[in-house]
Amino acid sequence: MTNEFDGMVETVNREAEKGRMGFYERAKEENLAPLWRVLHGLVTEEPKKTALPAHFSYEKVRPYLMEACDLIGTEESERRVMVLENPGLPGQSKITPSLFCGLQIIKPGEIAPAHKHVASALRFVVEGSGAYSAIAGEKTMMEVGDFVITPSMTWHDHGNESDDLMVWIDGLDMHMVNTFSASFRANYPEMSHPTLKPEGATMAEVGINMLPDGYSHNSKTSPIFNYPYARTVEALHKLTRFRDPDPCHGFKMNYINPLNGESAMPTISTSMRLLPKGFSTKPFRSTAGTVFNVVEGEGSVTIGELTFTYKPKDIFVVPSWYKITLSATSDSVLFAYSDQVVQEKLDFYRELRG
Ligand code: 1HN
Repeated sequence: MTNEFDGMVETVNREAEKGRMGFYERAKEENLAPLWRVLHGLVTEEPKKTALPAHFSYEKVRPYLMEACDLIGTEESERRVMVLENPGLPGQSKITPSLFCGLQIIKPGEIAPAHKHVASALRFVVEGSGAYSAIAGEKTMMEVGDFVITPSMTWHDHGNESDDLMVWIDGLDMHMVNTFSASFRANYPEMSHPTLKPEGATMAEVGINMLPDGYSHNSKTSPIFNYPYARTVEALHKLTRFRDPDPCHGFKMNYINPLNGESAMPTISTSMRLLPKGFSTKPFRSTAGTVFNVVEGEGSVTIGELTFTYKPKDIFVVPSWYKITLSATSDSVLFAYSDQVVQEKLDFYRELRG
């Protein structure tokens, strides 16, 4: 609900305001405005709930991806992506105020042409097998559940050399970049960037807890650009044998940059969690708007007042300061990405348990 006094400081006399309108109008001519009419809308007592909780059933979304395949190619569209819009933020290509979420589909034989941009991207594979993403001239083959990173301003193209469609989630930080008007983009002159390194080169360099002598890396993003699902899920299951689950998160692991132990991406926190069958989480809320993707399992999630049942491949979003509880009816593995890492760096982040 909005009215003409929204954001106005409570002590301001509403009647007396009428006599000040002439002043406000003259000030406006000089691009001046009274803070006391907007202060409490700018600096709120609690996070503004602009984004809404939402659940995207993959069963309902998939036919639209298929239809998009018939309607447009990857050369014409550059990227064949259907944007997941937060219902509270329509027309803004936002899943939360700071994050983008889309579903990209690529058919056998297609190439999504090479380009680069300041915005960092993550891919989280939802369906298919054997398409590649090439990052700075090194290909990585992608499987369901793999978490793949495109660092800022790095050439990247994708191709599908398999016989199957492939679908992945694109998570990007361009709304953060655009808040600072810091966006640049360039297209590569060819469809694909030339191959500069053999597949697996980076994993050999940095993926086995060793580094080549004299190794250096001049980026804030992890050098590892594919965190394969098989290893992640194996580790999570092993944890259940000797660790206790976190009451709010279950068994949760964060993807990190092996060079410094920090978040794998400087602007997007990423994690995978396992909720064993029958496990229900204690209520939790934080200022980090979070996007979840279900890799395995079924259950339900309550976000604020809304409860959704989830199935594999479904996506749901938990906006800032909404209470979440999860209840797993079968062993559930959930990928999540959020703006937590940025908020922590800026001292914005808050969380409440229980
Ligand atoms: C982008 O570059 C990709 O490279 C996917 O696959 C989604 C959404 C907005 C802006 C750039 C990609 C994107 C994107």
